[in-house]
Amino acid sequence: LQLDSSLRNALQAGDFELHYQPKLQCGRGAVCGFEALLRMRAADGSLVPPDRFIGLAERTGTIVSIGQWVMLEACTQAQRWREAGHDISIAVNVSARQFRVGNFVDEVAGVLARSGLPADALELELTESLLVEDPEAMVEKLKALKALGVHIALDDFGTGYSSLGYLARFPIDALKIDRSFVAHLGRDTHSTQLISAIIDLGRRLRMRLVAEGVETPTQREFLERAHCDELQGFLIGRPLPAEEAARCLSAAV
Ligand code: G
Ligand code: G
Ligand code: MN
Ligand code: NA
Repeated sequence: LQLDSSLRNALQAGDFELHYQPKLQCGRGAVCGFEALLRMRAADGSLVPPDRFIGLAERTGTIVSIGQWVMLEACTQAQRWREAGHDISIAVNVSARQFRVGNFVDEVAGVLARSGLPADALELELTESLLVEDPEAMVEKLKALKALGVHIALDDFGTGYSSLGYLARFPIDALKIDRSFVAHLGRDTHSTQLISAIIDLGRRLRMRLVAEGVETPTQREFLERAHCDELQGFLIGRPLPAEEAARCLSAAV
């Protein structure tokens, strides 16, 4: 994709859609929430993954409008599931550019009001690099979001700038352990020990630990034994359109 105008047109035409990937709560053995993942429906009906257009949307700023649509759509869907009796949360990826917009906190408050979703059922996924660029301003924004009652998760944790200082200073609720660590579990002692250390670190800072990219029963067993809180990955469920994703709400996982 080369043209920003095609992204704007796609947004207007309703060509974006969200897929939902379940997260398993370890202790309960049940799905406790979903991550909303953006896709674009191409003219030939195929699905375009986000890494093909998010970069462009970031550079041009269109990500701000797309991100607003994503947040409202995801929260509205999550609230439908909650009204059907499922006590689930929804995680939404927020790009750096979207987060830095002056009225981002008001946007979030507006989406909660319009969707009816309780604030504590929304988790915003941010990346480490976003936070370290302008830590003072970011701390203020995170505090304002925390005051609304939403949760903050650090996405792809362990792959960014490894300055640990900000972890304690920022009001972060959850760490999402990057799937590159999970992929090497059991095969390389380095990754295995790193995951154990990340879980220990998160626990001491009173954060929830979410492992990404869980693909095998062996990985699941290790992470459950290590007292990871939530698991996400193809073993638990693939990202699927809302109707199909909802099936795992009543099924055993
Ligand atoms: O779903 P998939 O694994 O293809 O996602 C690839 C990348 O795109 C991930 O890093 C994910 O965080 C990002 N991504 C997916 N959906 C969204 C979204 O709605 N907004 C932003 N900013 N990034 C997203
Ligand atoms: O960066 P972020 O965590 O938002 O990326 C989520 C992306 O990871 C989604 O695009 C999703 O398709 C992908 N993903 C989710 N589960 C797995 C998994 O078990 N294995 C692999 N390889 N990718 C996964
Ligand atoms: Mn994510
Ligand atoms: Na991630």
